[in-house]
Amino acid sequence: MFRPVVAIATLTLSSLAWADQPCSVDIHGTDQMTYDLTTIKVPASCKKFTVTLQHPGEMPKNVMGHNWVLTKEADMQAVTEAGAKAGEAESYIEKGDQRVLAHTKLIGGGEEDSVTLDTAALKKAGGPLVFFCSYPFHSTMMKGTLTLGG
Ligand SMILES: [Cu+2]
Repeated sequence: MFRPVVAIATLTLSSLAWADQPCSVDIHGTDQMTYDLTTIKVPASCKKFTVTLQHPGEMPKNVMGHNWVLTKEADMQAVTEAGAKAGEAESYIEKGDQRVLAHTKLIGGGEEDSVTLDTAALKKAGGPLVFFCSYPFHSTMMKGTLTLGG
């Protein structure tokens, strides 16, 4: 017997946010060592802003791991160098590194992780702000800018 397929619309936070500006963003880190975003704009209305990093690839994190790290632009180089020394077990972030304003853990293909930013604290930190992957050498390709109140 023929049974019509009932399509259930799945509303996600991002699709609901057409009218209002969303206080969240999804960013993808791929097997090709890229992010799919080079700029993230945090709307002025957001007190908190959640970044979800997804890895749609298949490669494991010891080969093509990615994280999402936020620092002032001036700190990026030093943070990546310290992170490389810290190693994979620390998600390539030096323990207690005060220059790191926010970060996800290191993930491999099929995984995701989120971090929520406090926009008032970020305003105090000053800028310009950059995000990048701190896996060794990835930040040459995997980086972008984050702006507040746009
Ligand atoms: Cu990476």
